[in-house]
Amino acid sequence: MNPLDTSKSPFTMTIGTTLDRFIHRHEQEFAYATGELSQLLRDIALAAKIVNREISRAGLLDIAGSNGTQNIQGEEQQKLDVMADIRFTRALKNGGEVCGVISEEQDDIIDTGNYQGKYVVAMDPLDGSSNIDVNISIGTVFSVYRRVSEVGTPVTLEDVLQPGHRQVIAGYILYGTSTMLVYTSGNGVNGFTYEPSLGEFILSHPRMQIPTKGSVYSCNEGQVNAYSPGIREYLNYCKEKNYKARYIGSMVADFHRNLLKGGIFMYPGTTDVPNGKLRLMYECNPLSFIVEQAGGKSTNGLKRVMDIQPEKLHQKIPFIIGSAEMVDKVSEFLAEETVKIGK
Ligand code: AHM
Ligand code: MG
Repeated sequence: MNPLDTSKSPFTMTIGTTLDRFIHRHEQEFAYATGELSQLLRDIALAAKIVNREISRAGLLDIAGSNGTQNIQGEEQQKLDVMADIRFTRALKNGGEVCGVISEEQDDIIDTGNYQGKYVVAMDPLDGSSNIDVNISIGTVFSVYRRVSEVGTPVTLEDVLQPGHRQVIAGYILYGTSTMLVYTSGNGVNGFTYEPSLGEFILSHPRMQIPTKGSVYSCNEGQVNAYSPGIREYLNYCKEKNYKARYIGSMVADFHRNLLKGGIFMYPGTTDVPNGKLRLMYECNPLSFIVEQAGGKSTNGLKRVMDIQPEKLHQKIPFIIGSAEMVDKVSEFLAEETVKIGK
């Protein structure tokens, strides 16, 4: 078979296909099969290129470090957090397909004024931003939903507070040794590596699958004494099995490694903070859509993440995600804990 012949099926598309061409070929797979969703994805890719350019200059220009402000969660905003928030929001506003955006960096829903837009986006413009100053991988996470309110009207809270199983597209951009965009529209997961000299994302990881088993666990073990007994027992189990501990403190980077190699990422609740740190709408749901499409699983310890009905924009949940057998295993420990404690 001619490896350059991609005419038979979209799935035969070869490594080296540009994101633009890939999106065009796969348009029919998008829920509702509209060109609007393709355009939205292109808008995100454009903003990603701009953010990538800015990030790669951190250290040279005065763009690293604190912005001197806090987000609604009381977290210190970095200059690049704010820059990324502006870039993605502007791209989504200008694109015209999105009527509302929620962002980790904004208290309320951003009404884009595009009342004809059929979609809403939830995003963490720059995740792991405490790692900017030390030149460690960071990421962007995004999630797209179809609005539920009538087209032609302003965005509503119901448009954005949809459970994860209603996502139509989710993805992330990893600004790492190379920059990658990984996304799913519900037909598998594909990864694109950025080629800076061409200014293009190029298909490098077609049909990504997470190994069913893994031997890497990622969590902030400094908090182990505050984790619940089930999590602590699971961590002991990992050690008995000689699993490797790998935790960089950038969720996208930790998740991406586990997606490729197999493993589990956990940000459980603690005694003081039972819902943990990570946000359902723009951190947990998008990665959950991706992991399930890649054959893995995610849970809050009690139920599938994408079945949780969100109640507020910046809602936090305990988050466990990764290789299916590993997530099942920790869930067993958590179920035993529930029985013992009689919850
Ligand atoms: P952020 O969105 O403010 O960057 O916080 C999310 C990040 C995740 O990327 C990472 O997994 C986690 O915070 C690390 O937190 P901790 O330092 O508590 O381990
Ligand atoms: Mg974040």
